[in-house]
Amino acid sequence: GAVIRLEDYRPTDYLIDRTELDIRLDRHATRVRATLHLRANAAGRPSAPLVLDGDELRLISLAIDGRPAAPDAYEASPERLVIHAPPASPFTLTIETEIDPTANTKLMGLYRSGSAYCTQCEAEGFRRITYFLDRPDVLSVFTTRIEADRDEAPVLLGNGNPVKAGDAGGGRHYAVWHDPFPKPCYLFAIVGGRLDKVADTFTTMSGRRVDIAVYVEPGKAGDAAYALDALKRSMAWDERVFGREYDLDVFNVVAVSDFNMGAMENKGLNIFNDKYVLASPETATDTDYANIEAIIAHEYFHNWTGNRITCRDWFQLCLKEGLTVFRDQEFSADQRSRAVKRIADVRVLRSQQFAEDSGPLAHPVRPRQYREINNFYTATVYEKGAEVIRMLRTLIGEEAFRRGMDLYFDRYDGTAATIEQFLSCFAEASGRDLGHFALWYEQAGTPTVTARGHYDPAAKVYRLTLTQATPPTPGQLEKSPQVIPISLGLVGASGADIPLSPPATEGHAPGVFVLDGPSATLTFTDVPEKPVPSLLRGFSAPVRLEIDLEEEDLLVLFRHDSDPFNQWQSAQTVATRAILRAVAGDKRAADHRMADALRHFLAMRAASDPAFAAQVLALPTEADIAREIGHDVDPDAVHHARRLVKAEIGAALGDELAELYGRLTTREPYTPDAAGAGRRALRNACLDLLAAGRPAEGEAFALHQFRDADNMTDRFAALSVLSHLPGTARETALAEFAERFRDNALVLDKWFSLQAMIPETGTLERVRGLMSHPAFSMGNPNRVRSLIGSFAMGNLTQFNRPDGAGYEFLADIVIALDARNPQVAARLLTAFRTWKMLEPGRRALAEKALRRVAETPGLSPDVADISGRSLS
Ligand code: B3K
Ligand code: ZN
Repeated sequence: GAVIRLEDYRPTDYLIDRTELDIRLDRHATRVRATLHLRANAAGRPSAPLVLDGDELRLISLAIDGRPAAPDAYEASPERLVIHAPPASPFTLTIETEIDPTANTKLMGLYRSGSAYCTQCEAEGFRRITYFLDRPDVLSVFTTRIEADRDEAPVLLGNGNPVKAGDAGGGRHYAVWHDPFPKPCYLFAIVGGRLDKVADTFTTMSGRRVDIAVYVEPGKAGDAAYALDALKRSMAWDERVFGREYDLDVFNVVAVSDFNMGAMENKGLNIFNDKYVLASPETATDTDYANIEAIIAHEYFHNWTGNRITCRDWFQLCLKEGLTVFRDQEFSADQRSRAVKRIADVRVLRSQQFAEDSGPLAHPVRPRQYREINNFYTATVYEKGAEVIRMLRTLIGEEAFRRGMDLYFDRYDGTAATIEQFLSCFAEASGRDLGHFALWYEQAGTPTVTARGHYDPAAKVYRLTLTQATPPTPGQLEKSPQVIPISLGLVGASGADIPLSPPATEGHAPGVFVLDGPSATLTFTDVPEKPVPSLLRGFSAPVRLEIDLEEEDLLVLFRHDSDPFNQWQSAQTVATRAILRAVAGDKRAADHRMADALRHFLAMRAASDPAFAAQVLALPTEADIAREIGHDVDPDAVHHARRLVKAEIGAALGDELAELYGRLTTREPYTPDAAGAGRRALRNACLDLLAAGRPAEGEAFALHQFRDADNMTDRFAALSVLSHLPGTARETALAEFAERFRDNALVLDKWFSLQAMIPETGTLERVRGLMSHPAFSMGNPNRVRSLIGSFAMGNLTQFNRPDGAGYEFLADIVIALDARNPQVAARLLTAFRTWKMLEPGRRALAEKALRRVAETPGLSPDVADISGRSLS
């Protein structure tokens, strides 16, 4: 594909004020009649030809202003419909196309999932339904008539409000939906099928009654209750926290089993991957419940941030995505534990975004160019995009932030906006110049902040020198200093915070200091004793922090820091150092101080804050350690080092872990709330560590828990522990699990994934074998991600086998899958995003496999783009 550039943006020559669709569903020959009400755009070129986008379309008929178009008046191909000389404005086009939803394996446009029809239009899928100006700055009011066989599709859903329904003769029926809010076509959706539902009502802050429902495959309505409840909580939260009220009479969520990503925020008709809707205690883990809650909220929140205000062009994707991720993170923090949510979010940010940002696929939060927009729904746009909003709030304060949001909603409602317009609202609300801050949207790469402290006991002065540097990234070799908010405290020997003088960088909240140049020295006076600096509290900026703290200092922070994030971070840093020592060959890397500190911590905090304690017990991942090493990484060395340290800690704390494990064992019935989830998380973290330190005991506990559990969280955690212990117990448990859940594809996904992540040489063969399992299918994205994705992204040693077989396997899969579903294939291929930091042997083999992909003839733009950039 050609390169699309931000600087080339220009408005369209035509606008489509209204769109009337008549869609007659048929498995192989769906007919779509679109009537577009067009007029010339004052901002465009006068009397230009009208060029509509298409993708694999077949034109049946075309009328201009109601009269059949003369053959020389237009040119139609599967990719384009050009009207050479459109009539004087306004005018209508009536376009009839025919599409085959069954043949649509890309899962973009109209396709079949199970026995239902559904659509996915973001980013450029609407052009697979009819010819259109398929770009986000063309806002149109849609009226959609859907017709289908009544038996095949008794449920017919569209955007907006239901207007009319009735019999269409010949066993067919129809429904008409009207969406009064102008929207870009990427938010268009329909669903038709035999579906069950759970329904409720929500009364908005102004007293309007909204009918809300979650639709699922027949027989699964019982598993949709949690999603419906999460939806109600989301609706209430957005009113309370952002003053945002829902705007239609109905809000529908539909769960389908074949979906390229998590979910989609179509206006009034969110379509979900069923993995993020369906849950019961027996089949879903606490993590699944938390994900459902977060994604239901995310898609709902898009109604304002994304739908009412959309993006001018796809370069502005973070305008809706970063902001909406920020909003869903805040929602989850309010529903659960704020500290634990922050830790979990930072784990994701580091493992996904930092990884992306340090390799060949690095790009700015707002990219300036792309070849395939679907490849830019990335951790950088989403997660770093959310961090940028969070920094903005830290810098201007909560009140100005809320005023800025209100201004944004007021001023840009009903428009397709830009990042500049968004930022201008906050500049106005806060009275600050955000020009330098805006660099966060432009500059890729993760800044490193280095801190050096010096205490002068005679003067009672503490000086902290902060410097920043951002490494080069593709296309950006020179970097400028960013505006970095650093929340900090100085911790005294007693563990209490020493009052700060000055309390903050002028004009900022207490404890917030701003580094906006290459370096700065903060001078604190009246510091009575040598402090331990606690920097980047709450992870106040998406940077790497380097600070020369001694182990003892870190342990002071671990015990006493008033900021829970930094307590956790200190424990992580101590563990990271231990693992790095082990990588360097130190046979007893985890020294007793760490075990003592953990023992003390568990005694103090396990009972009062189990969810937090579970986070502390979870060691940094192999990928975390690999990133810390940064170059010439040997994944086997990392694996063995981490395993060694984990075993040492597990052995040193064995008695405490076993005791705590027993104490946390309850017979209370399962509920998916945060408190229960916290206790289970800690108990399972204990089991995991215990199994590392005392494998025989761990295996016995795990096998018992596996068979005894009354919920998926505990059953799967036990199976996960067993999966790391080679032997008959593991194989028996895996077989029992498969038998028990043989009819539940989503649960079998967990089973695929777990096996794909076993860090043993036999795993590649196991994965190949599982591809022939009756429950596996290359056509279903969830299956592919569970088995192949987990192997490539979640199994550092086996994907990076020293013989290159893991790379060749992934290359084969990507090439095969590309013909069927390019989006999923391209996403799998990003498993190579950190290949350049491997040791030379593996690096060469990874490059060879990537080249083989890149040189395959007939690649999709999606895979061609990822393979090309990965090699650059
Ligand atoms: N906006 C969609 C993502 C669409 C991805 C297109 N390749 C889901 C979300 O972010 O809410
Ligand atoms: Zn989103």
